[in-house]
Amino acid sequence: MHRKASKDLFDRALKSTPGGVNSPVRAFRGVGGTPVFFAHGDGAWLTDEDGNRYVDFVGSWGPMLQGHAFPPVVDAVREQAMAGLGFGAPNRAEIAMAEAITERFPGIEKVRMVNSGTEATMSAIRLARAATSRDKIVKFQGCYHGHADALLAAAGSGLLTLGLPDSPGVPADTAKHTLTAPFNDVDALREIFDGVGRDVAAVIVEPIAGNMGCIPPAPGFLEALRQITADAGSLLIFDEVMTGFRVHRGGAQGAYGIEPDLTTLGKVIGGGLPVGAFGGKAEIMDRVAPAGDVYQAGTLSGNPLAMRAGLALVGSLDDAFYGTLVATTRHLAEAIKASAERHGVPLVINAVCGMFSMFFTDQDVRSFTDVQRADAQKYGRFFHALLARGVYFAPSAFEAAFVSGAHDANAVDHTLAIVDEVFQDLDS
Ligand code: HOZ
Repeated sequence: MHRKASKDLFDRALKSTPGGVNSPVRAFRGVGGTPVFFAHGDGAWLTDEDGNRYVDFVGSWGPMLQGHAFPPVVDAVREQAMAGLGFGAPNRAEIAMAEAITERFPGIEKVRMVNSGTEATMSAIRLARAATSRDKIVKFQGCYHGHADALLAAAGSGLLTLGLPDSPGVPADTAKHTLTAPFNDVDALREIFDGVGRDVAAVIVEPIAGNMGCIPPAPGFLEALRQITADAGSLLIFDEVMTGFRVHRGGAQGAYGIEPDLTTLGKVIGGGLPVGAFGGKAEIMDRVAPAGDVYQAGTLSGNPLAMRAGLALVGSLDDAFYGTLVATTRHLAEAIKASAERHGVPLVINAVCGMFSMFFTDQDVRSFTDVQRADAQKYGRFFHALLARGVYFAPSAFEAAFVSGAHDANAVDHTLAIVDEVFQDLDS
């Protein structure tokens, strides 16, 4: 398989864009080599600029829950484009989206639309600080909540991929309000709260970590977070940008039965278009302008194009869909694990509905420290061997794989056959 067109495009991009990309992970620095430029997608498949076809497990990093070019989404976008892309004024579709969210997410009574996950988490933090009149926030090591200043501490995703513990440009005065604790470690969180609990505005967490690879919460972890924050008068924020609508119709909070005070969303609710949202208890959300005094605004917020795309996608997610998604994810995880065992490859797979990760290690992976013990170099070799044979996983050992409703038997069998072939001589 040659990728000359991709290489030429990357050379061209390098001249006009930092690192040749508009977001770091896709630059392939985590796995070596140069990125693939894709020309189009259909269902579970992507086609690159050279005409090579791949089964896609990136899914635009999560939104493509029914695969690429899902007809209801395409139809909704086409229809809305003809009716106007946006008005900078209220429209019917944004109410329907707000209702679709508040009906499904136990912790969301009111919601504000924004344009990215970063914007959602940044706004949720501001609101939490205003609602509690406190400054400190706690986040977990390896969790990623976008790139707002307050959240770039021990962050996952691109920072982990590039080996950056944090970023220059964040004032020390801002960073000092962000405390970090290990994911799945209740004792460490208690210790922070024993010390400064009364100063903590909020604990923010990916209830299922997805930006250091997929790590489900240990039994009791989310329950403890709920209790510790409530006892201290702090808010609990679930960052469900990745898990919202993916792991359950009501997100991770629906799956685990925990109600956070605030929730951030993105990805699926835009059907593949740029979007974000933050929501929560009505009394907290009513602090947001113009109902309240916490300022937050956006020219493109709630634009009908993204709302219509998101509504078409969300409207397709019925019980049968989730049943199939759970089964497909489980089948992939079990078959890949069995294949690794057959070929003597140490591999841990963490999987929940619609997302999974493969860690080259023989130890359980429950935290950022565990993730760092896994063999990222081997992941890079695995990634390239799959890519060369037509399977596209995340170009980083620290990201999740995303499964969609379009991953049918053909896509899954193709993937499993290739994975088995690759494991056979991964270390030779
Ligand atoms: N934040 C994305 C995954 N968690 C990565 C986006 C990219 O760099 O392409």
